[in-house]
Amino acid sequence: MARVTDEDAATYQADGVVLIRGLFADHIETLRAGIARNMADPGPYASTNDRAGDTGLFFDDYCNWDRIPEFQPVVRDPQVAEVAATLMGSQSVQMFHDHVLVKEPGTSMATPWHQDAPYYFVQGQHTISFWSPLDPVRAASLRCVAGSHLWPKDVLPTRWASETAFFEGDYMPVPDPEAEGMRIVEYEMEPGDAVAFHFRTLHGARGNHSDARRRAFSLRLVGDDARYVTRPGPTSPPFPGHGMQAGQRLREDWFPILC
Ligand SMILES: O=C(O)CCC(=O)C(=O)O
Repeated sequence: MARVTDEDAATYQADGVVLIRGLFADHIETLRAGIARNMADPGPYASTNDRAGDTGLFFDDYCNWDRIPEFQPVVRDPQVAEVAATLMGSQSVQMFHDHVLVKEPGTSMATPWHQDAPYYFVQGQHTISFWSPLDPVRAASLRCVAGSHLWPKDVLPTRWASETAFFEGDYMPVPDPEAEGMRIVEYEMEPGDAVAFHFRTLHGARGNHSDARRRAFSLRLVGDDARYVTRPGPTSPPFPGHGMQAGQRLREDWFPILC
């Protein structure tokens, strides 16, 4: 079991990102099988890059954990929930959604810089995503801007393929972290390692220019202070028919409490 230290929690609070080696190490083969099942049987939100000139295949899909049996042991792993609680500083941990992101060898499309929070209908300090590769990753690893979870304004959410605005509103423009000299945190990772990052942490990833697959599984969780908020339009994920009102905790029959 991956141990989480007080130093990890302090780093998470200060930087909005920390690496937890081996967090999903017990689930590597199961997750690989789940991703294969997911790619063979994509859900309604699955997408692939289809821009003119793109090479390779960038497959992403989310909200499949209740129909892909291989994802369930990870969602229900009490040790993962315990690490999430410690890093967030929350008593409770609640499931939000799963996300699969596969970049096949030679995939040119980068994942643009973005925060997840502005796409979501949930807001709070107690939020966390675990991004875990199922293949060794070097250049195609997740890249996070340290401290961006504390920025006073949200970054404009955009559509990944066209990079056009997802919502109109009072957002800061998408920065160029390299050009602007921001501290970018990225790790060489082995299968089962996990980057923990806050929903407001600015992050992105390069294309996969290697000759190896880059399969990744991500788990999105919330804690005590997370509440439903409205956005200028349908969120991503949309969860149609959820029926929640601003200020409510996420409904537990759709978003189970994990600890
Ligand atoms: O895997 C990637 O390329 C990007 C991952 C990401 O943006 C996310 O997990 O929110």
